[in-house]
Amino acid sequence: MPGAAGDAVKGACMKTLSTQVAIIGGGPAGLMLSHILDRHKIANVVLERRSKAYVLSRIRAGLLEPGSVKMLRDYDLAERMDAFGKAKNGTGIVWQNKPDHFIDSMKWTGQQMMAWGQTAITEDLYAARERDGAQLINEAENVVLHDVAGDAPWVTFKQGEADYRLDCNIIAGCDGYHGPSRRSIPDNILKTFELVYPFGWLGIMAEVPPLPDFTYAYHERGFALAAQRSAMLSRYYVQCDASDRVEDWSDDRFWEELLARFPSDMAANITTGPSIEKSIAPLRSFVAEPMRYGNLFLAGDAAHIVPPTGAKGLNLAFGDIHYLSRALDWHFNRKDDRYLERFSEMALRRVWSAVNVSWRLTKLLHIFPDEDPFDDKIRQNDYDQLVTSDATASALATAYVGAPFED
Ligand code: FAS
Ligand code: PHB
Repeated sequence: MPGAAGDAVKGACMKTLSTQVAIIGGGPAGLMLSHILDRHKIANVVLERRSKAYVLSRIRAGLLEPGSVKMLRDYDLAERMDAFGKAKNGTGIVWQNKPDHFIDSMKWTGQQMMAWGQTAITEDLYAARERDGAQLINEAENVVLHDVAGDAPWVTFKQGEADYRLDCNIIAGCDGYHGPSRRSIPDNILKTFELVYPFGWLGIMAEVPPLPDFTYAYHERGFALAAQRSAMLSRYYVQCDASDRVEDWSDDRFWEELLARFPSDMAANITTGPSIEKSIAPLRSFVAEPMRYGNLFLAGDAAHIVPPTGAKGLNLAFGDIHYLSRALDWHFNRKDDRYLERFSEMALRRVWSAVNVSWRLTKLLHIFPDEDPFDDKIRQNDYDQLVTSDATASALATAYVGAPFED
């Protein structure tokens, strides 16, 4: 059919570009990879479907693991984080009619989490890439990956009226859950593992002072979370039905539900106010294996999705980029493929650890509709063990800060 991306490949007015690494997706994973490859003098081009303004308008993660904090500091992306971010010794859990718990990462691991939003990180990544003259192509449409299993893969895309072909050695699929990269791996090679939860998270942002600590709440009415972005910017969530729409939730209904799910003494300290952003995120656990096929490497949400209960999504994306950027540095600059060959295996070990703790915290803290009463008794006992056993508390805190990177 004339004009289809595939036909454009044969089109007469195709403009051809070339680079070493084609990065599909300009979210945190793609931008971080581009930034680090630049440091290693590895040529790369980022193809992002959306405009820069659209990418920066997304409200997502807010809590960084120590490993992500170190990456940002190591690559000179931490100036604003270190000035305005808030180091946190852990995250609280309040449970209806039971003692409170604190996931004390400082006590059990000697490490802190960092309250610093994904939006701010993406802003800093864009600023660094633009400062360094990156080849970052926004509004790249109809991205199609070609010959990913061959030695000379390539990508076609449109920008405006122009058709492009990008020749490369390696393709990094950083295009999120809905992007084309994962779908470029043949069905007989790709294995996927998925669990869809029967509820979502309704999140709001409000310009009001937050509670001191990030706090998860378990309540018979449903899960809630108190989070923050700055001294005057709060992020709150409530569990909602999977079928709910944002328009079903007025600000008044949201605040009434949130305050009902926290203990009254905490609720009395929650400052409410008009929402400046409100959205519903569906919850799923999803992993695609392998994360490599030929010269295509998947990273971030393109390869895995976790329910945000463990604050792992963004941190996992950075973990993948830690492994992939090292592998590409050794490949291009040392002519040594030991890390390239082990990328998928190493990344997936860390992915499954994060999927595991995110699933456990989601099971622990949410109300599951139509659940067998036996399962709820197990949940109540799981929490009782958490608040009475140092070994259980230490194990959760260790998983919460994220698995260490393998050498
Ligand atoms: P991203 O999805 O961020 O970026 C992928 C990029 O690829 C996007 O910019 C997209 O436009 C682009 N793309 C897609 N298709 C393309 C195509 N065909 N061509 C070119 N580009 C294409 N994580 C947490 O830790 N805590 C949270 O509270 C949290 N909340 C979330 C709420 C929502 C609604 C969502 C969707 C995710 C949330 N996450 C959270 C997870 C989120 O932070 C991701 O883990 C993180 O953005 C992963 O980064 P990337 O892998 O870069 O994927
Ligand atoms: C957030 O700050 O948005 C946040 C923090 C912790 C989570 C999920 C989201 O587990």
